Amino acid sequence: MTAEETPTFEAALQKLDEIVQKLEKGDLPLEQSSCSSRTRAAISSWMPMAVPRRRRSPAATGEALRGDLAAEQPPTDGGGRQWLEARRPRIEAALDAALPAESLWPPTIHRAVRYSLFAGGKRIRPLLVLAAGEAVGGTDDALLPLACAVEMIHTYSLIHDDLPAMDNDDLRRGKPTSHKVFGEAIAILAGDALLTQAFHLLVDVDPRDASDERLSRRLRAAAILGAAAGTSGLIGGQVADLEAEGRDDVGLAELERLHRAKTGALLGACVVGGGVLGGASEDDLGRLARFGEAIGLAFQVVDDILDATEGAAQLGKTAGKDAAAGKATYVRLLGLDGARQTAARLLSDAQAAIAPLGERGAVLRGLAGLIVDRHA
Ligand code: GRG
Repeated sequence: MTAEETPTFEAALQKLDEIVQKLEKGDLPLEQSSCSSRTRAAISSWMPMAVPRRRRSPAATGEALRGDLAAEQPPTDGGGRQWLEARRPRIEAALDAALPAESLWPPTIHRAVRYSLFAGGKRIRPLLVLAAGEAVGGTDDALLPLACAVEMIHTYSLIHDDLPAMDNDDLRRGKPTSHKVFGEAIAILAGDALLTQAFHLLVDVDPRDASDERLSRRLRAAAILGAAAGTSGLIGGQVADLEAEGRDDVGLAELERLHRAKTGALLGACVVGGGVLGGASEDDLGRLARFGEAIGLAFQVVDDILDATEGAAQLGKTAGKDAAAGKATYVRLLGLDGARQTAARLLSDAQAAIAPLGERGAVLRGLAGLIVDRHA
């Protein structure tokens, strides 16, 4: 294998863009719509969570596959891998610092909260906050409270979604769900605790240490997050999802509205909230908002594709649930090819929205590609 065969991170992304454009024009048969293994390796090296899951042989799974890819990783990747390697431990440390110690009274609730928050989530949302905020000149110190708050709200929504009264799931992030380990009452309270702690963290600023500008940015970010988590966002989307169950007349427009609220709103809040804390101009906030809307919906389209194509071991949660529950999904309404084309079109919309950011948007563009190309 020559050095030229291993693309840099930028080249890998360009390849991804080409595939997206061809898919949109209908110029590419679906079986050719995946990147070459070396392009995938280049992208994966940039973001460990997106390690490709293609099983080349029964033995080439899990750690073995990861080992293969590590050996294939390119020496340079345009800086993306370094960016991630620096940010991920900061996010983990900030989350740890933002929560009461496990031993604190009453320990059960703190154990439950930490069990779910540190169960191995990919941290897509905190990474989006940091990438968006940094793109407009923000520092991680200013961005980490929102990065942590969003991950707490996301985790609360998963704990509650898994409850018997909702999706009734036994597996999440590859581990038994909160209610299976701690019982329903504590799982409900763990979700409540995470939601509460998220807003406490965000507005917990000592006014003596903060400028009016910093205080007002925090408040604006808290309002954005509150709206995204509320009845026109996450909660509203979840209600619409519950009410759509068992109906066979759910069309594309209704599905899109539901998912823009249930999944897209929180992802959008990461990007716009990160922009606010980073001091973005109103023009840049508009660009980030359009990026967030497109990538938020793309995330769900890919989630539907993965639910239909990947197994539980891969996903860390029960697979094929949507089909089993007779739920409307992008795959059911558009077919697998149509859903993949939709994801590709949304990725291209997202990339176009932040094109005016130029180099400043490189990390965000990379994250968008990885969200659409993820396998879990
Ligand atoms: C119960 C208030 C309430 C809301 C539930 C988010 C949600 C609404 C339900 C989760 C069900 C689901 C599968 C939604 C699809 C999109 C999604 C949020 C997937 C999980 O996000 P990832 O892949 O998960 O980022 P990790 O574990 O990596 O953080």
